[in-house]
Amino acid sequence: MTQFDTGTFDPDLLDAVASAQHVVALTGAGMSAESGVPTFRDAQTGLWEQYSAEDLATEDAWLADRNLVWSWYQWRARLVRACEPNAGHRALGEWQTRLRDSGGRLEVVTQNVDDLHERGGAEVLSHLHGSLFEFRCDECSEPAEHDPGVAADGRAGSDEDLTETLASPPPACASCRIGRLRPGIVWFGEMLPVDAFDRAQDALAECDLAVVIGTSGIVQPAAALPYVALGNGAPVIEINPAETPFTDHATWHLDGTAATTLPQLIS
Ligand code: BV8
Ligand code: ZN
Repeated sequence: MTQFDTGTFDPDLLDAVASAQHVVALTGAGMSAESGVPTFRDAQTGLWEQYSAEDLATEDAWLADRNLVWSWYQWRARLVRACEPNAGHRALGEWQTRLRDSGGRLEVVTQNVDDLHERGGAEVLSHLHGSLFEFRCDECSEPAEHDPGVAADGRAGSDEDLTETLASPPPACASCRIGRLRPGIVWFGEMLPVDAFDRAQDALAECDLAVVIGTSGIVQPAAALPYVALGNGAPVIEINPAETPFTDHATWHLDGTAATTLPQLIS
């Protein structure tokens, strides 16, 4: 593993980027940090200070207090709606288009539940942990449409916005009329969507370059995916201002952020 400060890249790394025809970008919460979306490592703020994300993102929390968990996800969805894709999202979108136009491909596999990759111009192969904008019944699993709305005071993510969302319980299921809508999110202790995970594993087993961006590499089974690329002989670039359990295994660790490093990498 070779460490480089942002902006000075190993010529071998630049060769790998220039010659790669099948790239997989595996992203985590750090990808959206510069868009203003808090990462899981960030301490919860405001009224959420008393909760840990990992405690709320569980079926137990849902069964214990549907309104609280529903409100947290509505609050997060509204916050994401008020954020914009950053230069890192747009660079991945550009790289994907460039490769597609030259007969290659770049596949995005994300742990993130926001829609900033799509809004930044990239198609996503797998949302491993679901989406803030998908919903299903917690009884009959019927998928359902729901609009998280916007903060009345226009300040998505504010405590006022949170108080508002706490006042709106999860809607009843129009199909079975027994269940309530839950977020289409993979909670801790829940299985990942099999097809999404299989697509991700296949992509990493076949790629000729993997770029792991903004993930602490703690949550399984997603954290095992970069090793699949190494196992297939592909070089792996890690972009993260901090070291992770994967750093020592990465071919290159770029000590930088998504929005600064990705545009430099593909320029
Ligand atoms: C399951 C949706 C079993 C929720 C999420 C071994 C194998 C299998 C499971 C386990 C296992 N060991 C333990 C488990 C259980 C658990 C787990 O992994 N726990 C951890 C805590 C040890 N795994 C599960 O429960 C999974 N389910 O395995 O089920 C099963 C099997 C059969 C049958 C039934 C059940 C489900 C895991 C999915 C949970 N859901 N998300 C929601 O969003 O509300 S996970 C959630 O946390 C995120 O999606 C993400 O994946 C993870 C947070 O990690 P990161 O994305 O990395 O974000 P983080 O904040 O941690 O780090 C940010 C990084 O960015 C940092 O490194 C930082 O330095 C960097 N950064 C910051 N700024 C920037 C930046 N980088 C670049 N640029 C910047 N500007
Ligand atoms: Zn139902």
